[in-house]
Amino acid sequence: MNRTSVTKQEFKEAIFENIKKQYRKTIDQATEEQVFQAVAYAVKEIIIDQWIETHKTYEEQDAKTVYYLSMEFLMGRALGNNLINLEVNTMVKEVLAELGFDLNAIEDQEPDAGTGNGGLGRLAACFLDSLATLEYPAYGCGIRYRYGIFEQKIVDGYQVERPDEWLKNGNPFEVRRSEYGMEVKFGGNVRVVKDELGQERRVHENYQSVRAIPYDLPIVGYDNNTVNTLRLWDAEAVQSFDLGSFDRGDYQKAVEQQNLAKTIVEVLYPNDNHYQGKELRLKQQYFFISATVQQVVKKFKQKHGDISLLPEKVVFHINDTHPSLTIPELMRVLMDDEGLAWGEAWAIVKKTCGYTNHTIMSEALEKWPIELFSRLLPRIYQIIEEINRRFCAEIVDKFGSDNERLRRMAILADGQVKMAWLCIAGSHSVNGVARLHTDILINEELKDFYALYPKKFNNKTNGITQRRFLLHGNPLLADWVTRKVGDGWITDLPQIKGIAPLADDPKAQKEFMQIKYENKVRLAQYIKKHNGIDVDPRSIFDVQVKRLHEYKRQLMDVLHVMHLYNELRDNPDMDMMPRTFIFGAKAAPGYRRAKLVIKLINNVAQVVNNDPNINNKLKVVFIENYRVSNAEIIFAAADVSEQISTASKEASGTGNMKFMLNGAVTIGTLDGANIEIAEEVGSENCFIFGMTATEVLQLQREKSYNPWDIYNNNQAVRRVVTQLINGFYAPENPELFREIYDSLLNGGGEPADQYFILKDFDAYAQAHREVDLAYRNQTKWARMAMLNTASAGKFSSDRTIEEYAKEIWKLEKVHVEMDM
Ligand code: 26Q
Repeated sequence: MNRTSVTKQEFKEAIFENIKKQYRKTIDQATEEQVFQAVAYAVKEIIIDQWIETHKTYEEQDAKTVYYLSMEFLMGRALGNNLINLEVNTMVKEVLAELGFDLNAIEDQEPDAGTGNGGLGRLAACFLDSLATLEYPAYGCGIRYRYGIFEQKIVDGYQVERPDEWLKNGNPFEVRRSEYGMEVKFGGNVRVVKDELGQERRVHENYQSVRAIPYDLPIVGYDNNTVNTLRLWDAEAVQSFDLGSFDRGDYQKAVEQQNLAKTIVEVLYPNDNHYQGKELRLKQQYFFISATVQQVVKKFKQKHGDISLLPEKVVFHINDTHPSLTIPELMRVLMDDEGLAWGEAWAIVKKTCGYTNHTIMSEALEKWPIELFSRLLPRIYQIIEEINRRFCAEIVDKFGSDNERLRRMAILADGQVKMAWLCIAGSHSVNGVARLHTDILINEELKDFYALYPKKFNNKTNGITQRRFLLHGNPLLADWVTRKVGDGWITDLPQIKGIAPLADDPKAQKEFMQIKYENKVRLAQYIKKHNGIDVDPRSIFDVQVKRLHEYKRQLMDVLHVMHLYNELRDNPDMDMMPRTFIFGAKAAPGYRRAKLVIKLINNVAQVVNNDPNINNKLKVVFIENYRVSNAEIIFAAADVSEQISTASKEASGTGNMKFMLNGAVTIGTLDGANIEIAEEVGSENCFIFGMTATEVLQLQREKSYNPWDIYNNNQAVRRVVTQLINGFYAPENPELFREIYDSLLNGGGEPADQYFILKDFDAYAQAHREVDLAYRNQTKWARMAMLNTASAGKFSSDRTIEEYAKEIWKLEKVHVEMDM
């Protein structure tokens, strides 16, 4: 079967066949989960021919290919997205309806592929969708974690983590490719031997190894026959555990290798924007990088004799520093396996690698202790020593012997390996993810490196795929847009600007607001089902969904809710539009203060939602287990998008773009991509407040900020901060939120209120009053909301990927023709 030939009848029969073969059942006996599996396998059959054809075409045209290397791909569900990109959504929906099933309910059977934490992982997933849609030859390369990001339960207001068993029922879309297995070696020692000709050769001995086995997932382009590949590596023991090895005295080693294979791919580290120097994490990194690099070089050599041509056909993209071992691993393969000299190898590596920085938060910078690193990866460490030696020589060459500068820039310093510095030295391109972020890298964080390599630095503002976050997540709005301006926006988002003239048309305004209302009803039903809370879809849905981190300031959001509640208790008749504050956030399991903020939000919800005296003007909802699949429902239903990070801290943000596209109005700081969002939509169509990045950086340098000054002079602030420790929200334990109180006023180890929550509080409350006023005028609001959707064109990941492809990767498009 392929897209153009598959009929309803054939698809129906494929479903019956799959249910029969897999479950020995007929359709009327099958569960929804079994129907999901059967449908997914039927869809995979449609995909497979295009998948084969795509790779045949790439092979024939010998096209340059990007390998997007990432520890995280936060894919969410595949079925709905594949149906849409194959343009068989309507057909399958009808087939299922005829069989008595609702496509949405069947899609709900699929677990999210939660193999990522947050923004960085989701960006990688959006990029794969855009690469396939734009017909660029690309692989995503990562790890097939047994367990993805934990499942979050809220128990008594606290976050409780449960394992994410996403592979429990198998993954119908994946294909195991054992023929492409690769061996990856850890530990041991490196010995230099001389061969007959007196040539030096390196022998790696006494190592442990695992076998890397790729599992391929199809990445379907929109309506274009292209199917790219997400290659996720699984680990297996090299030799199976047999008793023979016991006799040879290798028993211990056999057991160890078995364990190593099992543990290496066991679980995704659940930290977002926070580095933890765990040995297993480094093993995971080297595991998938070594397997990928070896495999790519092997494939290249089978086709081309001359390895020096590698940069013409291959580009490796390093998604943050997590895959930075690509640089020394490629050096190792080129020198030790291929026999190149240092200079030739280094030239190839630099041409082949590009690096994206995703954060300036110092606690997220990867630095590995040399002791651990050199023990686990002895040969890679030797290579980094030589990279560092030459890099330092280059610095001295350019700037003279300035010891202070050398200490700041050396890849090996203070007993650590600095992975970001390694990436800058070994790549031809270094980019940030929004204009402000790149400016801060150039002028502050990486200014020494910018002085050394000004031409390497560039900006690539992030984007999102409109196919998942509008076409799939918000079908009502997607259909409406298509009725108004045609469906060109699906692959050319700037065309959505065509709805802008309708922002002043009363009929169109009504239609737009009616769609928003229906999406709010859908979310209200989800909340009723999952939280048991009734929310009024006529209230303003004010939403903050993202990972929980102090710099993202969910605390400021909830303190403001506490403030509104105080005002309402003082005056229940206060003139205020009813508001529903919706939160969703996972906290890293070891991030105690973040988890306490979740508890605070839930306790505030408990008190506010059960107060009959505030005339239903305020509701607070914490959505459990926020993830890609429920995000799609949430964005579609939002009126207000909370993007309130401390200016300079959020590299870009991408949730901000998803809200905008769905017609939510931003309340936000001038941080990350918010700046560009405000620029596109106009400052009159969003609510910008608070300190600027320049002000924040200045105040941080001055060290003069004292939050007590605000506490003493601002009654509203004093009142909510005091409620953290007077038992108002924790009568059974008034000390419960003391840590949060202390972080705001006393710091301790770190600066008090280091994210300037109290400093920005008044401006934030004022911005919220403006939101309230704007919403009262439904005509005005409809106009703002519509202009947000209309102005989202720039924020498609299609635009971002075109920029990467042209300016960094130098890729050509390859069109795939299906012969029928
Ligand atoms: C590092 C070492 C050990 C364990 C974990 C980590 C780790 C894991 C994930 C460090 C950082 C991350 C994730 C970072 C991230 O998601 N950054 C976000 O990237 C988005 C896409 O560019 C931006 O929009 C966000 O602003 C940025 O916070």
